[in-house]
Amino acid sequence: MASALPLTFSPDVRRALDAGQPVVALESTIITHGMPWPGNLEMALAVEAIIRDGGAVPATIAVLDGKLHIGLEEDRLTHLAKTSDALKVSRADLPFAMATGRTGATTVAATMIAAERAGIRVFATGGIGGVHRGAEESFDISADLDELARTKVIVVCAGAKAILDIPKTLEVLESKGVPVVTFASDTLPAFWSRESGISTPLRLDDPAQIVGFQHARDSLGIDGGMLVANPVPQDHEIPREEMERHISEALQQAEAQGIKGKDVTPFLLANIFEITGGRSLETNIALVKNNAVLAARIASAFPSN
Ligand code: PSU
Ligand code: MN
Repeated sequence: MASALPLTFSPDVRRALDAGQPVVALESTIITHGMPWPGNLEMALAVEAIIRDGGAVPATIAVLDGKLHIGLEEDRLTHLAKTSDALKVSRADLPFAMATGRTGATTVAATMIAAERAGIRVFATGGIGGVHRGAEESFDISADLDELARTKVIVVCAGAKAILDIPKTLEVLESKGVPVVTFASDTLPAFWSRESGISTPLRLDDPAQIVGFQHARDSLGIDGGMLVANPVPQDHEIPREEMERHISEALQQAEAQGIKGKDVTPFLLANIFEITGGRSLETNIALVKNNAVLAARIASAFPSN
């Protein structure tokens, strides 16, 4: 099936998929646009190792010189982490990067498309894109939300990034029929913080239940993805009241500098990194690792095919 598609598999991902072994997809925008070198490479390698320890094979997804890679060997991953001019590609620009021979890092939306086409059911990331604060003026709503509505992949995240408008993001997901499941918590996490103050629509406490829920969706022919929100571990969280102050400051700077469109998320993340003296990055890395652990457990809970 996959051979007719324009996908370049790493040998270990190809082998795992052929053998029906668990595979977890990973995005690459977080590497090129979400974290600075060399911490970005350390994070990417550590996350891959965690997935292997969890009994699954990691498949980091990116476009390198026009080729859509499913799984990056270490030299390719290192090259990408050092690339300072990679495109940030979502649904609209993934095929553009391929057609023009460019190097592009995939967002949640583009990674979901590639993962689904490759036959990968589970994907671990940090935070999804969503409805930005002030979206009633800017209309800035991430393509990640539409992708969750149409593409069948389970996305494990630590909630919507707290720089977003979380209640509005939830409303859009609800309208689109995307299930939002919080893992082992009654309240939605807010990325750097365990609590958003918002009750979760759905809660499950066991990876097997998440797979069971997906099977029930499949049995009704319901398309689209599922969002699993996994709170950051307690010893790494930055409390919500403190984060709110940092986020307001970063938002003011974005406004003052006229940052727009796809630059908004990377700008805010870099700014919050500065404001918190690097603490936000430590938390970001901890939560991605935590999501990798859970994603490997979910992928392993699927019956092998
Ligand atoms: N989470 C992070 N760092 C990131 C992102 C998420 O901790 O860099 C990226 C993801 O790739 C997500 C994207 O899909 O930001 C959303 O961007 P936008 O709001 O422009 O759709
Ligand atoms: Mn946007």
